[in-house]
Amino acid sequence: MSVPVYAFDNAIVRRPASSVVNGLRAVDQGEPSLAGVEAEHSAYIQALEAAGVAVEVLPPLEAFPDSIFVEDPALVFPEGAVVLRPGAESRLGEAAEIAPVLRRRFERVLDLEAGYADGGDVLTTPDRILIGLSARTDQTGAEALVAALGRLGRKAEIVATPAGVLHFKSDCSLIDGDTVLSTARLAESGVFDRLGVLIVPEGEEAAANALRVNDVVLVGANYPRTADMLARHGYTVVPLSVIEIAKIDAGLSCMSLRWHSA
Ligand code: CIR
Repeated sequence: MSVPVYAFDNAIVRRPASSVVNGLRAVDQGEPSLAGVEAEHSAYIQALEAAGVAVEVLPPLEAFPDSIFVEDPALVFPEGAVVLRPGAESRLGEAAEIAPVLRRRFERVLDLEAGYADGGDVLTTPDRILIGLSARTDQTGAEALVAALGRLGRKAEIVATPAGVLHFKSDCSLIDGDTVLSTARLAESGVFDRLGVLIVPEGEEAAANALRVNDVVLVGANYPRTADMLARHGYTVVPLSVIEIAKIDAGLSCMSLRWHSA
């Protein structure tokens, strides 16, 4: 019997290195605090565990400031993993760091064969996987990824990411089997034509990067109107502080690789 795409019993995370404060930043939103990032990361691990997930915690990688964002160099599914080629030069080497971990955890591990693709641009929905073209995921990488996913028996489609948005999933997340939480600018592109859509309130666009894990939705604690909206729609919301990681252009989905093992 198949499980929902948001059912997870395993996850991999990586502790932030002290270099995390030098992570890539498109917009200056203030200096991130190392202690703050560490605290937010620890609370994130605890929230995953409280939601019923067994979390493998990898050691920090000082040479890769953004390596805390393990979702970008790989994709994982119950049937196997794909080692990606992150599109930022400083992050490309993260793929070789995560590959042996995935080979230990998965029987099938495929490699992206060409181009560039970040896991942050990949949204898994029940009937297909959406791959957003972005500054990090190019057409060649997206096509290579469609091919790799096909080898895992997964159907994928290449779509656009709104201009100025770092990753496709910076602007959306799947919050149940047929509903996406999205920004207005992404939803207006019509990309979610087969899904229901909840739009985050104006001014809380970053809240669209929420994370459904089993029975709960992890939501940035600094986005109270989004949390209220989700609660009104019957979701069980777990607020988590993402103030410091937001300064490194990150949100909730990118700090873990999650899958259902059986
Ligand atoms: C970067 O620019 O790559 C990191 N500072 C943030 C990556 C966040 N990842 C994600 O949204 N998938």
